[in-house]
Amino acid sequence: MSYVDEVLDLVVAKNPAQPEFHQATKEVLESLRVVIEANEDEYKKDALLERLVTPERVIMFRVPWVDDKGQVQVNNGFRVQFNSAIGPYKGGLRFHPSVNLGIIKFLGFEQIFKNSLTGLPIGGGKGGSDFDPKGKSDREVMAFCQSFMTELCKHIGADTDVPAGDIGVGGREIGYMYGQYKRIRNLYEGVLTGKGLTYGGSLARTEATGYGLLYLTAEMLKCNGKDIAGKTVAISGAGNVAIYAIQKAQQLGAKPVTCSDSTGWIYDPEGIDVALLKEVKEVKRARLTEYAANRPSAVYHEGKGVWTVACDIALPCATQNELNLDDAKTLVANGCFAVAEGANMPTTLEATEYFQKNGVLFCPGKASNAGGVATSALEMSQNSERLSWTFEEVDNKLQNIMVNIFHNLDDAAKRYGKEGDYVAGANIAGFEKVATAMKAQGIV
Ligand code: NDP
Ligand code: 2IT
Repeated sequence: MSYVDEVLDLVVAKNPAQPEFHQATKEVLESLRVVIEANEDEYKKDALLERLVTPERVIMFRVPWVDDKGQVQVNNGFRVQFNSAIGPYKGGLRFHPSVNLGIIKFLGFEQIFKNSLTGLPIGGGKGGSDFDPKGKSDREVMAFCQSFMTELCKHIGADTDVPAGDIGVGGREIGYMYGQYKRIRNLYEGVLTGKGLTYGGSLARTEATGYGLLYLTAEMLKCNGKDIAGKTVAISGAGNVAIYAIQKAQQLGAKPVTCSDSTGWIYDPEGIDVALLKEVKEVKRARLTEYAANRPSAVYHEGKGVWTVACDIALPCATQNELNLDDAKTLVANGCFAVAEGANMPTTLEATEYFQKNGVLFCPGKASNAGGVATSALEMSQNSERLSWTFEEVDNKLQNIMVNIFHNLDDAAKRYGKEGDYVAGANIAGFEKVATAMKAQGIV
């Protein structure tokens, strides 16, 4: 049995009931086969892959808080500090009822390679809770965030581990958590990113993941002789990533015609009205039915269905495994020729394979959504030098980073005879830097 297969078996045996973590490790290690097999004995002697798939530290804790009725509620809190070979742990916090250890481990594992691809000095980590901010009052969200940070603050710091947002964690939650960190640790430091602009946040961080996704998609198309202008785009999600992906797609001359949330989806053949979507989602925190009620050209459907719309480009921006094999078949049959992931692992392994076999340009999330964490690293730099850069400065750096990421993964794929396989290219390019740093630092 090859070393890669041994480690894949080990991951399943040692991490039972964590299917998303198994999926993420399988995708990465399958891509790395060509790299590992060229030097198998050395990697195996150093147990490099076993170390790579084992988090450096896992923190799990109780989060008790009191709701508006005086009832005590209890949630689970997690922080997985996965790999610090190339920098302090960096990665978001997710608050969603589906959160469990396996989900946080898959996200933390992906983050190692994503952060490496940015070219910036950040290691991989992720955290979160099964707390559901939906339907909670601001006071309840604050009570939860304060309790969550009361424990988390013992384990993080500007040079140790720097969390940020993810699903269910935006500016409001980061603000409450930052306030509690500062109060307990008595440190005014860049311990979180995605902060408000009045207390150390970076311009363009809010927009960064969606904008970065479009910068990379445009470069991928350009390098394949295509232009994003004039293309019809299907987008899922209606949160931070989706909203700014829609906005940048429009700025680049494309036409996004869909968005979705966990209850339904919108088809708007005239193009999504971003101002209205922001009002519904960012201000009112309402459902997409509100969007349809205020937009005559839009049709609202209950349930899932974004991928049934004919499009040139598909950008899944909601959550993991939201695009399966049937969806991939429908997209290809309807003429979709490019997919770039805004979410983390939104495409199942079978769907990814189907796209690749059918000549669809496919960019994995660890490359195409890296603009968010890259701009978080730029926020860390600004906090360290106690200065803030203009929107244009940050946006220009983001654009360069996304273009470089695409070329690095394209080159890595070519070096290993896998031209056009951007999944392999991203995993190999991300891995190379981390593996070199791990080897240099000895057996730790
Ligand atoms: P938000 O919470 O802002 O938005 C998430 C969106 O996806 C909402 O529209 C939500 O609908 C929908 N959604 C979430 N979970 C589900 C589900 N289980 N089923 C159906 N719809 C769902 O999160 P973000 O936009 O920040 O994150 C979206 C994705 O992008 C995630 O995979 C995240 O990990 C990834 N990502 C985020 C980055 C960031 O900077 N924020 C950076 C890189 C990746 P509803 O409101 O109804 O729950
Ligand atoms: O998945 C991700 O890259 C994020 N949620 C952003 C992480 C960050 O530290 O900005």
